[in-house]
Amino acid sequence: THPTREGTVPWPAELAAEFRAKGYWEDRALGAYVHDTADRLPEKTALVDGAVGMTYRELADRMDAGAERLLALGLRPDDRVLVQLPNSWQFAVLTLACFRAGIIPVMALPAHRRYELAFLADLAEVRALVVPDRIKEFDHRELAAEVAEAVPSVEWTLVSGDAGPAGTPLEPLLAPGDHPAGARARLDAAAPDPDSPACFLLSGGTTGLPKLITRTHNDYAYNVRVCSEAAGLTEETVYLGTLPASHNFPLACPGILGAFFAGGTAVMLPSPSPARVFATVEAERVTIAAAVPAVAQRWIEYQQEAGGTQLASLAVLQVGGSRMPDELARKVRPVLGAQLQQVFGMAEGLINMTRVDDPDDVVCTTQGRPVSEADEVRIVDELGRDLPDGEAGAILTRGPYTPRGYYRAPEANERAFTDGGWYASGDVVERRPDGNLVVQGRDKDMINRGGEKISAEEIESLVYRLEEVTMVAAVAMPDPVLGERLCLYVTLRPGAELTLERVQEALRSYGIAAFKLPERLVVVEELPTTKVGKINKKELRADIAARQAALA
Ligand code: J2J
Repeated sequence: THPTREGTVPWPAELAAEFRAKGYWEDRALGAYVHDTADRLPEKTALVDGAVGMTYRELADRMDAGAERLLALGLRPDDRVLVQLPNSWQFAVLTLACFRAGIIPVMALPAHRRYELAFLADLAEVRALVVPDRIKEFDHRELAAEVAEAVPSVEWTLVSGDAGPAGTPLEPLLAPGDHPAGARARLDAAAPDPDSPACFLLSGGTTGLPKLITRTHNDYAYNVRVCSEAAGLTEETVYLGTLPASHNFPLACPGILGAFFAGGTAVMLPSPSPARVFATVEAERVTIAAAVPAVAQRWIEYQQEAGGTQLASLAVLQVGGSRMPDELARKVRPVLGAQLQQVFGMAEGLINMTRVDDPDDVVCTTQGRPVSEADEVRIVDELGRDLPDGEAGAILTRGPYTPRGYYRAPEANERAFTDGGWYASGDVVERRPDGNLVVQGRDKDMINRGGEKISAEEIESLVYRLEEVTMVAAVAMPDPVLGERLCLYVTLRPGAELTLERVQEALRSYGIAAFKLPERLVVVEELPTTKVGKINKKELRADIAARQAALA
């Protein structure tokens, strides 16, 4: 049996057959789609990263050569590798090389630190880490060394840039090959089973520890194809994603993979700062960009201040990851000159989008509708009964690109996947009579900090390690820029004192990503509880909102 199958939950066989019969699943591995494009448009620019550019012929050649070199190094099909690279040509080529070889990348974020990386590396039993030498002042080689030390399955650390004494240089592995046709034939003959995992995405997470989402070649290829169609990708597309490309949104919705499938160009940029983005849009003639609302807001402010025509080529701006305020949505076209496309998606599958030809009312006040005719969506009350349109309730979904369970997580699966394989994302959603969804809130214990997700439980469990603390609750506080930030409510031992700085320092020393650090601390005598004795987070969220409003 397949070594990664034991931890994954397959779709029922009848459904898989139906998805094939209907053409949703094409039974091809992801790398094959890149070869299709390279056969069709060999000299077209596939990828741009600063001064580096690559045609489709070069991209396909490097993908194949990379796949063979990873295998020659000692990695085997179905092995997992932890990938922590910034947006760069190396990220794109390595990811494709893994797909081609059947090696499974675990999509970590550049912001992750020892705590997250060691957990993920251990859970997926990765055999290699792939990191940059450094990002700004931070040395990822040292971080990787700590992870490798802690996780026995790790045998190699591949490093982009200066590999140092312990690392294996990444770039030589991704160089063009000598005999592209031979490599292609060998890799075609050993292509991965399309029902096997292509990559592991990270869940936004509501439980204590992150979860891994297995995306198969079949389901992910379909995801890319339907998202590309809904976003109108063509050979003319020049795509710029501004979140780290290991996120589902800029990777595959339609993302850089969408650009590669369609024969467009993917522009890799490691930072969403307005100055760099605007200059890049102008230089590369970017036609579609993707951002979270907080970043879109910065672009709008920058454009209002600086003015200018740098965005002339930008036809579509995709915004998703957290709720875009309607007022902000209304500014996109007048200020940036691009059509807004709202995206309400999840790494677990279901993607909703407004369409570029929708009326303004839909584009500016809803988060769109499913991208596939085969997506099933239910809005239900607490007892699981379907609600009529116009009433907000919990969203349940299933379909040909929404997997049926997390990797090696039977308990989380009990909670998140209900009878019949419906995934409960924890979002509270209303469906309008026209079919568009409006995200009203959520009933999961998560903080959405400008699109980066923070699990309340994960932070709370770490704060409990502090001896001063007797009780803790992590809650979302409203923020005009990021939508939400993390606030901690704590009760302390008699006589103890605690500052925000001390909590941040402790959490940092445990090795967590900086975006998960609390940004406000409220010390209270007692935490409010519900009738059943749980901490009343609703009351705490209202309390912090009132405190913030009083400050403003
Ligand atoms: C409100 N909440 C939203 C939106 C996501 C495309 C776009 C986003 C993601 C993503 C993604 C939201 N309004 N427009 O993977 O491909 C919140 C919901 C959802 C959770 C999923 C993609 N768009 N959200 O954000 O896996 O709470 O995926 O359940 O990171 O983000 O988070 P994630």
